[in-house]
Amino acid sequence: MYKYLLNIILIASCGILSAQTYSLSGTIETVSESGVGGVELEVVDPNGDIVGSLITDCTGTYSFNNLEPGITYALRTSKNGSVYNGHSAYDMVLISKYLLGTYEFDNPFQLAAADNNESGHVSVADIAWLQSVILAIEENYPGENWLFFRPADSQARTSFDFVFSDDTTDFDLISVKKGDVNDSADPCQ
Ligand SMILES: [Ca+2]
Repeated sequence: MYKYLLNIILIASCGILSAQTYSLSGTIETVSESGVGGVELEVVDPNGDIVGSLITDCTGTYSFNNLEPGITYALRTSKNGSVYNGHSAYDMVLISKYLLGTYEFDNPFQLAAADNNESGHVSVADIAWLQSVILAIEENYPGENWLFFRPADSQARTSFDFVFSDDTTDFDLISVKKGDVNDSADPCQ
């Protein structure tokens, strides 16, 4: 009888263990720590299936549940807002001063925002593209016009891999608008 009960308990325990799932949450903020709204997020499993999706509100917070441990998921990010958001001649001045060596960006994220054409470095071509967008000669930049980073990683990405061993509550991202090197864009737009 004891053995029978033990088997039932073991089977029930295995059922509970296999049903254990985790959650992922975090905040997407600008460098000045304002929440970024309108970010389309997708969680993708190793088969390429989308297991969760949402669009952030202006708090920039997000949360996904029912994720399994030991699996490498990808968090995909996307935001293509108004190209004019945060653009001014002052951005062109700052990029020009950077190229002349009289100005340093405060962080690698603003430096990445200066690389409008995503060539991997900042040049006069980026100023030309910014001017073309401001003058409505060009409609937009190559790719989407908001960039995303992990705080310790200066490389902009559109997909962030993660593996669960426990609930992850601080998978935060930093986002900047392309061309907006002085962080004046409204992150809610
Ligand atoms: Ca700006």
